[in-house]
Amino acid sequence: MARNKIALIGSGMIGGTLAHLIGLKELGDVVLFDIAEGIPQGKGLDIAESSPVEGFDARYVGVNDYAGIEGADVCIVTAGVPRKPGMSRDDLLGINLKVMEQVGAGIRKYAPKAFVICITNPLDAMVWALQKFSGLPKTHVVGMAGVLDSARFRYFLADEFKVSVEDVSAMTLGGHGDDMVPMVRYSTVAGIPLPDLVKMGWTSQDKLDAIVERTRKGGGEIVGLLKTGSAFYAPATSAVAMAESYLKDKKRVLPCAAHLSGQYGVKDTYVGVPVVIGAGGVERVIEIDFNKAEQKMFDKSLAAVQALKEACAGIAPQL
Ligand code: TXD
Repeated sequence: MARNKIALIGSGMIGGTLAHLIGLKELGDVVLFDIAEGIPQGKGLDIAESSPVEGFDARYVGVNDYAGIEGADVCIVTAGVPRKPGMSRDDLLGINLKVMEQVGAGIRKYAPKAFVICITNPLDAMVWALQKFSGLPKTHVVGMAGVLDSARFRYFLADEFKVSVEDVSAMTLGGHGDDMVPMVRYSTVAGIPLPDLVKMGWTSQDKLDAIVERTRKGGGEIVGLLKTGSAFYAPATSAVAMAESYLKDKKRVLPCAAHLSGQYGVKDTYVGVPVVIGAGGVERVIEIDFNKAEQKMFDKSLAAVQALKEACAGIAPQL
């Protein structure tokens, strides 16, 4: 059986980390694409040279031409400009929308059968635009944010409770912005919901509220520390989990920015909800019940996403 072909559109900090992880996990051969000449070639060669030591087999090619992604099974898109300190995700809108137009055209031409994972910010608006620009099925274009935001939430909870990260499951829904919705009621330690853990005295409501707030601002916390860019290790790992679920038909239940066509009462919008990812792409959107407070938070987050989407349509009327 031929190896899977995984195209990384954008070979910056996340792109390079993705390329390394994909090799370590032997998920397939990797094509790194970028407009910067030498970067995809250099990163590809460097990682390929690590493969004899690690003992993985994968072919790495770096390209500056979309023809190189031809026939890719999976495309992971990070092309664009990352946030700098003081810059909001929304500031990136205009620049990255133009990038999505080019990327969409490249994927449409050379990899129309691919499963496409968009990471570029502002995420929910960019993945919506990328689906339209590429014309690929909505089941095959999805955004990565929820897995990362939930991983941050899980890490902070495990740290607070002094338990393994493996036993903490958490879900963060809504848009990938400071209004995201960490779902306290649906997050657990070995099946015990967080509100019960507060009652059991594992933590206080105040501490839990602070963790929720830290999760919401998790991206900004890293930007503030790095100063020269945004997070890349955890975002890359999160996207690889989604790609792996597709390639191995694992049918994992993951929070992703998925296209809604009436679910949650929302139409033609991408926003973070739990979905099943398998060989059919986004095979199912799971509609969970919100209580009043959760619905209010989700609606607020959704309104922020809709505003970005409208701003995109203002800049690119063809959307
Ligand atoms: O949860 C999430 N979705 C995110 C999103 C978490 C963290 C970071 N997130 C966003 O990912 C971030 O705001 C950026 O929009 C992307 C990529 O972040 P990364 O840290 O990898 O950015 P880099 O290192 O600047 O890499 C971007 C690359 C860089 O090499 C550019 O030369 C290239 O994109 N680039 C392009 N490639 C192809 N085509 C075009 N037009 C292009 N323009 C820039």
